[in-house]
Amino acid sequence: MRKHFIKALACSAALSIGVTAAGSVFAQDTLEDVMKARGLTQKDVLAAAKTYVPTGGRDEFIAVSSGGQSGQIFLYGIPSMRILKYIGVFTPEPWQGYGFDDESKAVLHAGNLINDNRITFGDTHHPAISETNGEYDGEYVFINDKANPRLAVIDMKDFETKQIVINPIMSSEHGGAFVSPNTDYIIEATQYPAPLNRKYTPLSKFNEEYRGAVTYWKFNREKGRIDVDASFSLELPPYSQDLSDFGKGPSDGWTLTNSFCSERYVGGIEKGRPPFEAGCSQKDTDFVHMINWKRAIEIVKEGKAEKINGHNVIMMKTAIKEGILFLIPEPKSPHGVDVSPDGKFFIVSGKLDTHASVYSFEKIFKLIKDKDYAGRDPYGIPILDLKKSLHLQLSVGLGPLHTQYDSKPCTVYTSIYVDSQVTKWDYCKGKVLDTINIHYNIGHLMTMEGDSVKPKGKYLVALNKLAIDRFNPVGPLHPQNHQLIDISGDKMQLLYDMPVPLGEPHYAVAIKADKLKPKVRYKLGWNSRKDRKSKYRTRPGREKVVRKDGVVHVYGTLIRSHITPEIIEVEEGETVSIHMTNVERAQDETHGFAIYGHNVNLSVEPGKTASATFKVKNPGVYPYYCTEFCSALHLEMEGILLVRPKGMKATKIKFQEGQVYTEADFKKQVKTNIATQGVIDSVVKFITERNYKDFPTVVGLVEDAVEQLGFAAESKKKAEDFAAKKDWQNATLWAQQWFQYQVKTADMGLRAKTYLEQNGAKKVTK
Ligand code: K7E
Ligand code: CUA
Repeated sequence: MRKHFIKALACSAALSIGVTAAGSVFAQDTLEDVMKARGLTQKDVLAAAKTYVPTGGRDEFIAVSSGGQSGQIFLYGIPSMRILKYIGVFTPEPWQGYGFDDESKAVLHAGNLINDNRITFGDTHHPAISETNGEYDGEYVFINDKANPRLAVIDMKDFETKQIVINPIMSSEHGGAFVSPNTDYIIEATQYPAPLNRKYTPLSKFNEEYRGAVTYWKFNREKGRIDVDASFSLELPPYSQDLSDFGKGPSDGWTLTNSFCSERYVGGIEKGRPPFEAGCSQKDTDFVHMINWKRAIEIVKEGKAEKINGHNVIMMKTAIKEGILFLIPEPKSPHGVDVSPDGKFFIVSGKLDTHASVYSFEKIFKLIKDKDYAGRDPYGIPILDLKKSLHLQLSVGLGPLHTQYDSKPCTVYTSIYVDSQVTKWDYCKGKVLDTINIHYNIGHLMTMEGDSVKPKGKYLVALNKLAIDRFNPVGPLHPQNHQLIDISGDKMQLLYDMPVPLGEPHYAVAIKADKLKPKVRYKLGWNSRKDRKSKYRTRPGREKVVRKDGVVHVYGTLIRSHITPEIIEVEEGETVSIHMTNVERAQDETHGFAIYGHNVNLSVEPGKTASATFKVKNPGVYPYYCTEFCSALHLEMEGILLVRPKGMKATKIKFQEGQVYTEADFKKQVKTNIATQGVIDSVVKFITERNYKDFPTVVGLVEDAVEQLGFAAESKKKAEDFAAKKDWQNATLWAQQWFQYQVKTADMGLRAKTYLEQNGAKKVTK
């Protein structure tokens, strides 16, 4: 192992001298050969060239997608469609320790006790990225759960879930999460009506006591958390509310929420009544609800809201009296309501119609101002006239659903469910520009920053509900299919199919990658779920075990390649609380911490402190170890939890030495270390002779390397002290430890060197 390593170092040092363009051995094949061998057409190769991101390269956009029933979200790059990360939101995620460490359990448990049941799934639908002045700012992501009305906050600094809030009045939802132009509020709208007080109510009272609602969650940007007490809702009729959107620019201050089944049909197929799908499609139109939310805030402040389940709700009668709630007819069973980037129009599609309808805010505001109503619904809400509200309608295909905006003016893309296609059209003039077939049955679609005030164009992703025959078969449950489409030209071009293997990813949003500024590491001893220093943070050398209030607190540290403490001894029946701080400064040096038989599994990223509290019920021997392959001696990153039977005395530990070392062993190790130091010195020379300070990544690596070299020096001193006492056993073991730190130093040094070589660092002459 060691010899190998030294050789690698030496080779790498030699390679750096001169040999740079070594591509030729791989270039036996010509492009034509590869195309022929793999049966690729010119078109395929062009598509490949448009999506391929060279090894080590970066994507231009990052998509944040719902993970459907997995209760997660996931991130992927565009145009490569490479999946970057799954993030636990409403469900535990073991890799990230989410739902396993005490800190994240607190987040998950605050948002999963519903109806006295711990909910362990989520039906995530619509992610939203926080906005500043209507533009994506890359700070937070919000996502809703349709099945168990909830909303989650994910911080884009570390892509961890920070908060889950349970909706206080809804029993089903869909129209969330959508943000106001400055993210001061996040909207969540019901789907299926139910009594807002959640009491049993017979269906005979459906019209009178079942209700829909919209909740306006107040977001506190400084704290990065939703302020539950400052949030409120508005009572709506028992129409099945669907999607929502916020107005912007001239329509700022208003929200839209559409609906289906304004027939208020209650089903009952088992009693011989026509089913929901028939009863809910009787009328030619349903309603979009238009709400003045800025005025609604004032109404709550004026004390005109009622408390339901301890939550402020503006009742319909108040909303009507105050003139903040209107209905506008929309074609049969609509789905999707999307405000234009300039905030002057919104587009609604009718699932059972071929039309997309473009509404004009200007016309609507005039109707409201003139109190020009076409009538009132059974609850007294004013209804505006459809024709008088419309800018235009256009037949775009059968079963239009959602619309996304292009960077080009007046250009939009609408998903067409029944026809399985995307229609590109001009919503100013009402003209179809292009169509493309997708595979199969598209739901949502996404353009780059396509629901912000400044869409970026370039790509469109079709989020398809079915994959059918597009991938290698893997059983009756197929993956979902995200299809990448090039929209930079006049004609749309299909580029790539990406299978999605974790749930129905209803909606996704994509942000320009360079807007994201994620952390590399946490401040030392950080509770990442609370965004503050952990009271359990521990520095190297300060590890300890404290028994307090009946709990055995273990303050430990993790660093390559050891866990401190290595032995934890407790008594049967005790409660143990293990707090691990990763004291690494190095990038990507995450350590895991798992114990046999106690469901303990931590992910401790550099700087983080994570805790696991559990009761040891049975006496026994429970090995623990690091679960991330963090270094050459990762397997040795281990320890033992000893659980003594009650009443048994602790015995002093007498260690079995594996090998007895001599003076010769010590000298041999020292010789190796000196040779290794030579290699380190040559790498250091290479780096310091270059303009490495111009490369922040390299500066970080150098800092980490210097730190490791400091540890090496400490071990060297210990080795020499033992050698002076002729204790060759301890002297050799510490010399080996000294070597371990050298290896880590060299590892980072080489990474820095490679980075400089690949990024055109220049030689500096002093
Ligand atoms: Cu499936 Cu937005 Cu929930 Cu439309 S939703 S398709
Ligand atoms: Cu730390 Cu493996």
